[in-house]
Amino acid sequence: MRALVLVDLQNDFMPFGSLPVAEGDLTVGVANRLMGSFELVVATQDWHPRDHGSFASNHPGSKAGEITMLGGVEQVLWPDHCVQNTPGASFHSALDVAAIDHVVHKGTNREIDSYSTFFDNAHGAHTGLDAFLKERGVDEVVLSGLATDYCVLYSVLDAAELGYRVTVVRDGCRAVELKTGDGDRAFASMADAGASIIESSQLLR
Ligand code: VGL
Ligand code: ZN
Repeated sequence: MRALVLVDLQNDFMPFGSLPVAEGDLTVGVANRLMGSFELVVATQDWHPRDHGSFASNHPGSKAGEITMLGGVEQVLWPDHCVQNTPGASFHSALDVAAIDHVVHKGTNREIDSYSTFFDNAHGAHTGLDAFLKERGVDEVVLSGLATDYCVLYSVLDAAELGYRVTVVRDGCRAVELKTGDGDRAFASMADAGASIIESSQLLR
């Protein structure tokens, strides 16, 4: 049994959002087309409290892009984004939300970030997604969404480590690229971890 996992297709990661991902909006149509090919569709939402420790605004004197420590691990400081129950945290208005079976929230603990949709960045707490998928007999996950070099990357690495067969839809993803090439390096790391990197056309055939 396989499941589609749509990662963080939220307004704040779109080109008009507070943590903009170039061409992020182009992934929404890919997601809508993919959903029809899956029996089980999970969507994730980055879902931060306003006082979240990944926000530069909560570290007086610091700026977005700087690195600090949070929850015992290195943390990039970001602009405020995906604050719970704000428009920025909502799914892009063009996303076919009626086709989503289950939503996973992550990044809810102010003391630690959670790029992965399975565990927080210190691998301390589960989000519950692994149990949800295993209860439904899922052994293969297909991931698509934002951002290639953060939440998609870490979700894929954890999925592989948890024993899932993992496929990533390249044209359904876009990268933040704090450093040029981060997106390509992320795809290389995912492939090294055993993930198959494909184009959506290969699934939709
Ligand atoms: C993400 C940075 C901060 C992501 C989330 O969804 O890739 N990136 N929070
Ligand atoms: Zn975040």
